[in-house]
Amino acid sequence: MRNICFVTGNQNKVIEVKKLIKNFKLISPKDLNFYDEIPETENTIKGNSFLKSSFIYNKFNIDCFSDDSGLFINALGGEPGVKSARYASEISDTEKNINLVLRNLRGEESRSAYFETCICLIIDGNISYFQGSVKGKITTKRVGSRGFGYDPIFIPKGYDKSFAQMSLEEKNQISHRSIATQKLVNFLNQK
Ligand code: ITT
Repeated sequence: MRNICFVTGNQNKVIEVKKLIKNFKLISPKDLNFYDEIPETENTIKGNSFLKSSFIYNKFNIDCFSDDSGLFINALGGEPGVKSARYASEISDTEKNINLVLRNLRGEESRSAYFETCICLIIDGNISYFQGSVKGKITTKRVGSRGFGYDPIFIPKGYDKSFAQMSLEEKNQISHRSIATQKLVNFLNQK
């Protein structure tokens, strides 16, 4: 089976993506003895996904892909968006990020939002992007204990439970990441 590096330090992303990619062996930056954080300085998720993949491709000359994702809240002008990991503080802190979102939306009736993922794949030196998004709304308090990140405050459209109340399989049927990953898988299957 061909190796491909998933350029992420987020184990939760690995767990979700591993369920969907069957024909490639996923390796991690740690398997390459790479433990640094890659700076995410672009102002779009597409730009940041490119930064992560190109960094590893240029350093190790290995086929790889990365996932940059964000939660975009309409009443907050799209925030936290590309800053989702570091919304409340320079060091990524999920508790603080969720508290800040809930505080900023206090008393707000319009709570529509969407998650978006952009995957940047570099294989044989060629770059491709795969996107996925899911619409929904922000709760007024945390619900559920599964998943990660903003999952406890996001209810996808057409459902009455949050991502954090869903099993991995349920989230993987509808999530931004699974939609983008499925497009990646279809592309890789032609390789
Ligand atoms: P890598 O860059 O190392 O992949 P990261 O956690 O920093 O990991 P991002 O830069 O894509 O990932 O930051 C996105 C943040 O948005 C992430 O830290 C989560 O808090 C949140 N997020 C992303 N996907 C999510 C999901 O499926 N459910 C809930 N929150 C999510």
